[in-house]
Amino acid sequence: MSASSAGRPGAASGLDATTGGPEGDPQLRRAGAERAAGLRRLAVDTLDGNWEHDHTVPSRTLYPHQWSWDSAFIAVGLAHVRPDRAWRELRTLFAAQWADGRVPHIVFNPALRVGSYFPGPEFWDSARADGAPAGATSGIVQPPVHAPAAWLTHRRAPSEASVRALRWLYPRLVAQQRYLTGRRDVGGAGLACLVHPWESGLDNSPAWDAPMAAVPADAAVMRAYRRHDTAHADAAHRPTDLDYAQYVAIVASYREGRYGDDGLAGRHPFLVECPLLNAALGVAEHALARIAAVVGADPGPHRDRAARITATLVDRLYDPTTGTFHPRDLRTDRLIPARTVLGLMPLILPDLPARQVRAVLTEACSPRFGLASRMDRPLPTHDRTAPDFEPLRYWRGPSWLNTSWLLWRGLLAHRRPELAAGLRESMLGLVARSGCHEYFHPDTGAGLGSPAFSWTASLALDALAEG
Ligand code: 2M8
Repeated sequence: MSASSAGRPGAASGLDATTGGPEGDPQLRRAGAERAAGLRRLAVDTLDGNWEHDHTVPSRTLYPHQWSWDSAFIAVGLAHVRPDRAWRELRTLFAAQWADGRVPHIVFNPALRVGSYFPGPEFWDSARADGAPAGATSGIVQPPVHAPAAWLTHRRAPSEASVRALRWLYPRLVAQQRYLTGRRDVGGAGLACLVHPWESGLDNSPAWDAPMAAVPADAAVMRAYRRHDTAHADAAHRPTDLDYAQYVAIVASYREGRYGDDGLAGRHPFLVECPLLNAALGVAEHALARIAAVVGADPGPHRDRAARITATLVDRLYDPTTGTFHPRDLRTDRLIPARTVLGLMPLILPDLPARQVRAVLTEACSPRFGLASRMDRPLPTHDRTAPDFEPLRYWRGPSWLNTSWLLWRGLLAHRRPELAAGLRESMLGLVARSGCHEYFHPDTGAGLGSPAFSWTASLALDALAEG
């Protein structure tokens, strides 16, 4: 699809729909242009500062290695300013892909000292697993947003180099999908499941409280380890020691089976089908159909798989009584009742049926999430009316740019320009006010977590470009 056809109704493949164009009176436009130039400088400086030889670190202090879905979001922003780096970013990540197709959620930088991140390579011990790459990685995954990122990167600056990059990536992206829809289809219905909350990317979301309640762990376990995050961020803004004890216990269980996926159903303590993971899986098939057409492969099977994933997602994760999507705990075969931002994420699917589109928009525009054409507060990651909403604690309330960006792209795909403009303005307002922070206070917009965070910078660049 060409960039120009992306704006026509029905032409969007998911995350690639565009807005109409600039409008308004000249003075406002000038002020807007000045703000945009300042934001752009800040974002580019942040990304340059976090560039590390062949990849971008999410944050120099908190996350000094390469993370999987961060790299996808980062590529989307780099495509606007440093396309060669965008491709390098994705190539470095996929060079660490396992033989079974899994793309590890962390690729460790061997040059860093032991203890620069917990849990580090010695804890994951990937070398003992079959099919792991030569370099150290984690053994779990994150949402597969890489195919749409690759497509957006190509579409932003199509060139011979970008087509070459797509040719190299295509079989690897297909293998990533095959892993998730094959080995990870523990529920047997055609969706992928998470084996760890870290795989969701929304580590301590209230969505995981119910399944985590069944994971035995004692916070005292953490005395045996040294958390790295709380040396760099306020402990009240991070997961608790008990959360970490459980994270460690789940990794230990998976690691014991050398990260094999056979028989997970019977033995693994955390198995959840997540609306974001699976919506990303579907959007990835839409993007792969586009990429296939460019590299001379058959788009048909990707379109078929995309349709199947959307249908199954609606069938298994949509609850008509709440009017939103929920994760399914495979150990109880029940939907998890918490209403988090994860429930809105299926809007990124261009073929989401009209009924679910309406329901998700109703949920997003409700006081729970406050989406509006003029937003008075940023989009939170959890229902702000819920008793367990925590405005400071990581994924339990604060506003994050990646979930906002995904919803914004979904609004564009479903032709809701006013709501998309309101959300875009809110996202850019956060960065203009507080800088490229990792996350933001959902009432005041104050910056939280790492102050120079890569995906905040790169997704702001992408939002800026669609103004
Ligand atoms: C956070 O997760 C890591 C573990 O993977 C951590 O807390 O140490 C999450 O925000 C995750 O979504 C993100 O990819 C990662 C790096 O930015 O940090």
